[in-house]
Amino acid sequence: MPMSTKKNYRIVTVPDPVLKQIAQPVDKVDDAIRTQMDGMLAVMYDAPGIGLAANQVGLLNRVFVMDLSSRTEEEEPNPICMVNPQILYESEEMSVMEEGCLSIPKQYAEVERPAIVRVKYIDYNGKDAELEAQGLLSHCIQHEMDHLNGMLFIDYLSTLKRNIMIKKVHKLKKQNLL
Ligand code: GNR
Ligand code: NI
Repeated sequence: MPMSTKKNYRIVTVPDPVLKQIAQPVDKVDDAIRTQMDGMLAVMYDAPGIGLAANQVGLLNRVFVMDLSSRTEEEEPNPICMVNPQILYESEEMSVMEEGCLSIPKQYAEVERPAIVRVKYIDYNGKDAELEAQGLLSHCIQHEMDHLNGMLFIDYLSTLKRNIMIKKVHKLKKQNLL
């Protein structure tokens, strides 16, 4: 599926204001959007991460990519691209999982989210699609949809914990450890 593997994008980190902005709906999945998704997948695989939202590469359209496959010789890649995602259903049951974010490098915290979500979206080929997810995939979808709404996982933490993590990222940047 991804034609090019060139990395045309760089991942932005906190406290870049683009991470707090709301991404706008995509009109039509055309070749330009597919090229964007290919580029985002390349950056995500290189990072490496299991998801990447448009805001994280400085773009403000409602696009994200994911791949939860193991990236071993045996397992095929399984890229999932979502455009204009919408939650159709979320369970009352909640799930707690440790999350990280490529825009908040090397910082991790437990985040509580609905355990199961059903999401409607437009896929890489421009077709309407739906997916029900649990576990890590559910957390990842919700984490990426948060990005499109200018929300980060650290926004679920106390101000103190959030500020400590932002400071740690700042320190890593100063020491050129990113
Ligand atoms: O690589 C990532 N891992 C991850 C782990 C738990 C929940 C969500 C994620 S997404 C993250 C990559 C990222 O920053 N996506 O926006
Ligand atoms: Ni993230």
